[in-house]
Amino acid sequence: MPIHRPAPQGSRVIAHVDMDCFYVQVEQRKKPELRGLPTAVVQYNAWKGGGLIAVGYEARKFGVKRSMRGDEAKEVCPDIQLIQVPVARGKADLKLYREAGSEVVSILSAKGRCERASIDEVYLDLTDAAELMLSEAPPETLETIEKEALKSHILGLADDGKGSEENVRRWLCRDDADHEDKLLACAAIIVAQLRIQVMEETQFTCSAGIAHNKMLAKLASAMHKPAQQTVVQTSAVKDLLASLPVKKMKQLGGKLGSSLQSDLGVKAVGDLLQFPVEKLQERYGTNTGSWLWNIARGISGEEVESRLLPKSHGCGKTFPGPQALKSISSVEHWLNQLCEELSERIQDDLDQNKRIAHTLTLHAGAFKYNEKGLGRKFPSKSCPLRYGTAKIQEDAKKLFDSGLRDFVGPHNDRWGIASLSVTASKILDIPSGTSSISSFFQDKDCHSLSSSGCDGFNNDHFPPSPSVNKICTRPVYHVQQLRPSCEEICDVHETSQQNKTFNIDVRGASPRKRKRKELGSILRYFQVSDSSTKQVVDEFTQADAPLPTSDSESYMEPDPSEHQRSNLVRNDNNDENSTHVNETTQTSTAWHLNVEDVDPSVIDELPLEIQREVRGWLCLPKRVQATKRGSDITQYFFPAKK
Ligand code: DCP
Repeated sequence: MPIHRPAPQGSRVIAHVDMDCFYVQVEQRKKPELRGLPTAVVQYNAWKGGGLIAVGYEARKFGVKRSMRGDEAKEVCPDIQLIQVPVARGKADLKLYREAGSEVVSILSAKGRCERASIDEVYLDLTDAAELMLSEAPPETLETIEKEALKSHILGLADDGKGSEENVRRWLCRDDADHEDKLLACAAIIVAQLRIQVMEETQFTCSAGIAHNKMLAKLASAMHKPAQQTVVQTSAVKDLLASLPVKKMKQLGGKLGSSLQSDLGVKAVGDLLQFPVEKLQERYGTNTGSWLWNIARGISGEEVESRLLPKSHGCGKTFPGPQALKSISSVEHWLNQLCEELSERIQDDLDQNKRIAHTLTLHAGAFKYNEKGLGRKFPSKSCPLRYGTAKIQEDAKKLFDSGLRDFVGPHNDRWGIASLSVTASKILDIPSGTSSISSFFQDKDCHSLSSSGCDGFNNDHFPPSPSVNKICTRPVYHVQQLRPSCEEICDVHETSQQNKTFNIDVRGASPRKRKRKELGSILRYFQVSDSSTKQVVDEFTQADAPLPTSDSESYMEPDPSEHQRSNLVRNDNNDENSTHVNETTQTSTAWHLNVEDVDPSVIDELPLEIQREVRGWLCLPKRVQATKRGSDITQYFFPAKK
């Protein structure tokens, strides 16, 4: 669902940088003799020469398309060079391409806030860099402007008959332009320089869109490819959207776009201009209605997130045509391969970036033999992620079984699987200040926890982690901290649910006062009791067993800044200490609070499960929904629906 965000106050300037025929370029860098030749990269697959996943621009001139298979490509372009994606575990191994993408990201991120949007695309917020250039060296003062910048396509710029480069130079250097256009001009020069740098350092070409928001920048980057850049001036937005087919707009490719076409007769994004916001809100809800009204005008408040690492890790494989999987054992075989790769990747992420993935999701494309046309989809299933290949494999199989039961239904129809993928998401940073990742892992702990089934899952503990000394369990943190993060609130919930431990001790002799001042959110109401220990430790173990299938997980995304404030102290202790942690915690974890201090509305803000638990602690009655739900954003959040 699109999320409506109000337009930002000041002008912003955003670039979307997209690599050209990326996998082909990576292969051509590896084998320079391929440069200039029609080339495509094919997915490992014997069927009809494999599926094309990247097509070089020379091959596109012959009509080769990504939807083709290798054999078809050879028919239209007999000289085409078909390069197979590297293979590991019987499936595509994309490591080479991911690493090549990271090279580019590290260059681009030097210039501004950088969001890695996919393996080969990046958003950059260049507002600060452009403002700086405008104040220190505006375009009209530059002795030379790179040719790459002069080759920019400026949407809405009329040809003045002087040759487009001269025309662009004049546009870039106008001193009568408004501030917004001046920022765009500066960003165009900065992006051209960055693209040259990327070329020099990586040998890759890329294309870019430059605009006042992400949505327009993304649209623009695809308009002139390869190795070109396009600028969207505000005055050109209306024309751009007037003819843009709705389905081409991000977020409108699916059901929402189809509904706009069939229910409102909207063909181009600009057609939405005729509808008042009330009408759109009435039809699609407040949030989506507002979003639609805004995108029709080229308005989008979506921020460039600061993220250089991927948001999730996914491993998938397709089984086209006759290769469809038809037995549980063949599905298990491939799930094992996929999970093995996924496990390696999240482990690398943990080792290199100190990030932990929290959710495992299984997607499958399936069909039934006796069913013509579109039947029920194979439902995607999720559960909390447990580290270690064997555990991930075990959980993925359970997710598959659960999905298959729903998919097949009571008649036990014959089925086939045309694609499978496993994804690790909700990847969160471990707070800094640790000396070794492996020190987070505790050995014996993995045998000490009870199991309880939930939707077919055993609430097992974390598994052996192959690359961390074959030891098991999720991290046990010793935390020095002044302010518990949101995640910890959730840990309170998770740990108590599973009879595990949580303890916060606060530094200093006067925890009562300190807590009042420093703790945010609901925890400010809780007083920590352990005055006997003036140690500077918080100890908690994270619950780690799978809960039910879980698009509705109960934990919240922590604020990364909270992590910064936490200072993890390495727990070098072995299982002996691990036991100690638990014991200590059990005796010292006593919350002292003045119930009258608790504002019930604060509790209303918490997820349902946590509310229940907190109410239990406080012996508070369930609150009657007192506030009338209005049309503001809060109505989308709990507790709107039970
Ligand atoms: N890719 C893939 N499977 C797909 C689509 C893409 O494996 N169905 C891979 C290969 C591409 C890379 O992702 O090289 C980037 O995809 P893009 O959609 O950005 O396409 P290209 O970079 O190949 O070409 P373009 O220059 O049109 O962006």
